[in-house]
Amino acid sequence: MAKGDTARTRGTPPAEPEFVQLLNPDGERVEHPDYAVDFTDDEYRGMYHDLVVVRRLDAEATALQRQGELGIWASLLGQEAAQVGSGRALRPQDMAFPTYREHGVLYCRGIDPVMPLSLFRGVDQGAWDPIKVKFALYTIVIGAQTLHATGYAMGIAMDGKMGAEDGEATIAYFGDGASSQGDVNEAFVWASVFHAPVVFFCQNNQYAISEPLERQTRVPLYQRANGFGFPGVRVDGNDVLASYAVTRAALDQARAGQGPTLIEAYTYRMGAHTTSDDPTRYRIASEVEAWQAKDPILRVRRFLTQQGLAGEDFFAAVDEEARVEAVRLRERVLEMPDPAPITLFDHAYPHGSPLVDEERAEFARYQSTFAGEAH
Ligand SMILES: Cc1ncc(C[n+]2csc(CCOP(=O)(O)OP(=O)(O)O)c2C)c(N)n1
Ligand SMILES: [Mg+2]
Repeated sequence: MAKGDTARTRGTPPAEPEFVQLLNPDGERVEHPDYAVDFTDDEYRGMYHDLVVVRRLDAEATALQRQGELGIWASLLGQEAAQVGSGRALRPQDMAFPTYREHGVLYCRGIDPVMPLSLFRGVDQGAWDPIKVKFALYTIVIGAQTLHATGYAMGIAMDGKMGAEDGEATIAYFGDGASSQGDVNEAFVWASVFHAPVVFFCQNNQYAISEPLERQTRVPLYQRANGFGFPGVRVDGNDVLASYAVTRAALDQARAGQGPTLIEAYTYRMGAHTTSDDPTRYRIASEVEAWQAKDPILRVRRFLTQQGLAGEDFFAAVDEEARVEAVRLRERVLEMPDPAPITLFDHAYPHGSPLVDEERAEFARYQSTFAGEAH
């Protein structure tokens, strides 16, 4: 073995993680020297509510795809705490840049949860107004949104909206796989040297489709930040309290002018990458079972029970509310009118393009050949 050729450089996966945890899988509060939360009883119950509802709506979307009502769906199953914790940590003026899986953050932003379903049904291209709701459109191009978030954050600084308690910050969501993309590493450089008010929130769900974490990195992802000159922190991404506390602190530091932070939310994608994927082809059941024991919702339920903050009636009422929301979601998806095929050419360019205009005209001519036919 050559000098310096340690076990780790030879490809052993990163050791078991150390992370910020405030609520363990048994539902017990854990103290941390740097992070704390102080929620009211209602806020704790509200957090449980959001976790349950986003999981239920996600399950409904998966079922709708299976029944042919959506083209594809990227489930958040297992990642509810990372999303609800960080989503609730955003202040109203903060701008979020999601991937295609951030349905829980979207819900916490107060956006109608049907919105991503119309996108994945193909009836629109993302129908929310990003500026109005402070939540950018879903981005499929892996990692691209980290550059958008950084550029937006630089704009905040240039507009003088940083440096005060009511200043703005941005948060960029991305995955473990995205950490290997050039865009993400470029975003880190720009954010660092321009001291941009951006939080990089990496949900390390252990897989990039079928590629496991050890194919992306030989060091824990949060440590990457060191090389770029800003802090990195790893949080238990299945712990909603810790996810909230770490994100809130990083956003507040960013808005105060203290620069970016990389957060690695250590979690697990319990389902398939998307409905087009079959994870049984590349991972073993015992791994999934081990993560089931760290379920993000169960630990909050245990906590609420042990603290006497909620009982069976409350849990049953939340389940019922989630069920009703899911039924309503399904009804609204089935009611969505199909768009006219010609609208495919809309919104490609804000002010049109000669080529697209030509293609639209050609398509219209083609469609007119069907005039009067039942189809
Ligand atoms: C630039 C680019 N390359 C490849 C793809 C295909 N692709 C879609 S999802 C994905 C994996 C992303 O994994 P990760 O960043 O860990 O996010 P996760 O899906 O696990 O949330 C890839 C490679 C893409 N969408 N964009
Ligand atoms: Mg991943």
